[in-house]
Amino acid sequence: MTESTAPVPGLDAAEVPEPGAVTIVVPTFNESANIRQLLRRITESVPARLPCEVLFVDDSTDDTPEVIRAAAQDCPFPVAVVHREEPVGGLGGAVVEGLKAATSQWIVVMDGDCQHPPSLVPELVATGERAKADLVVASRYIEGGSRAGLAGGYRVAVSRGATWLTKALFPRRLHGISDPMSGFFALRRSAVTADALKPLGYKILLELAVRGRPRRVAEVPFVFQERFAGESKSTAQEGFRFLRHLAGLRTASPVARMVGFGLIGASGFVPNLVGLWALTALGVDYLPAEILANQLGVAWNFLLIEQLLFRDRRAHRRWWDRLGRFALLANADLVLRLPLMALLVGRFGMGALPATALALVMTFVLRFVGTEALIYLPRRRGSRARRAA
Ligand SMILES: Nc1nc2c(ncn2[C@@H]2O[C@H](COP(=O)(O)OP(=O)(O)O)[C@@H](O)[C@H]2O)c(=O)[nH]1
Ligand SMILES: [Mg+2]
Repeated sequence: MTESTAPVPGLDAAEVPEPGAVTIVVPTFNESANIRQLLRRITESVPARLPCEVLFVDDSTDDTPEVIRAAAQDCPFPVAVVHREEPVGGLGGAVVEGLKAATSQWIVVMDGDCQHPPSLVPELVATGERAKADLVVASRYIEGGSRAGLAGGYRVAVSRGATWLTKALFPRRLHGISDPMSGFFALRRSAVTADALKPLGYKILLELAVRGRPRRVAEVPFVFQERFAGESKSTAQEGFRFLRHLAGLRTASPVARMVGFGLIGASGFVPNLVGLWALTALGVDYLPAEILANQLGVAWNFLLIEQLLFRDRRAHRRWWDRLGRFALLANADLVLRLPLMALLVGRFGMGALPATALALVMTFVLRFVGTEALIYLPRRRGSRARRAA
């Protein structure tokens, strides 16, 4: 970490109580052409109203860190840069590093490409103080805000769709946050729960709002500017990461995971039926065709479950081990259901239809519990030794 410190002239800390009141965390990836402009704009609008320091968390492959160090010499506030050799968690991971390192009472996170106006930094913090909020979001979607700088109809539509989907998935947690996709926000340091966060890619505010559970949130409108220089680093791959991130957040509780498991299971009917149709069209008899097509559904379910539900719980078994166990459980489900139905009808005198439904539900729950316990629950170290003792 390098630091350049200089006395801060003419401080008027009327808006916040303490000196060194805000750390501005800026994640950067190859933004060398934007650094000087950004620091100039911060210099013009922040230190006179609010004592500040700037912390860049950098994953660049270009000379951004050197440019930051050089530009820092001319700044009337401390500027530091942490360069990460291993960019764990991408943009979100970088921001969490910044949150952990910051020491000020308030932290403001903003982009390094000048799309977020630094003149708003004091207002974000002042609003947080006034409203006694833990989190203050700069929003494009409340009156006075706009997404003017979002390039092109396609990106506007994607951003709108993502916001809508996210709000629909987390109606309670995101209550009072109109722009959960925003990358510009202020956070009270005492409310930072960096250890609870599992950032994945771009949407760090979403992570903070859902997993961090701030007690009170506020919003301030802002106009999303054009990029000053260079190009957006957001890619289609980032879009997939976002969907995985959403799935991970939404299925953090066992009940939600079971619902996800059920939805994925239901979606498996599609490849199953398509496979059946294709095989019978090729002249395969429908019984062997269904047995084969069913495996297609199993493979589909396995892929989705691995990607969306248990992504971070796969390391302790090899993929073929997991697939084998999954396929066994899925087929055992079929084998188990028939005798279970017979039992429910024969022994307990149930009608065929309710017996089928009940057997479906029972084997579903068994399969879910079995999948968690037999495939994705990490093996406890030393459990064998303890058993032997
Ligand atoms: N540290 C770090 N910063 C990143 C990464 N990806 C993007 N950024 C920075 O995050 C900010 C927002 O990225 P940008 O490409 O402008 O996204 P957009 O505004 O959604 O188009 C910029 O300051 C980028 O330099 C990353 O992997 N690591
Ligand atoms: Mg940008």
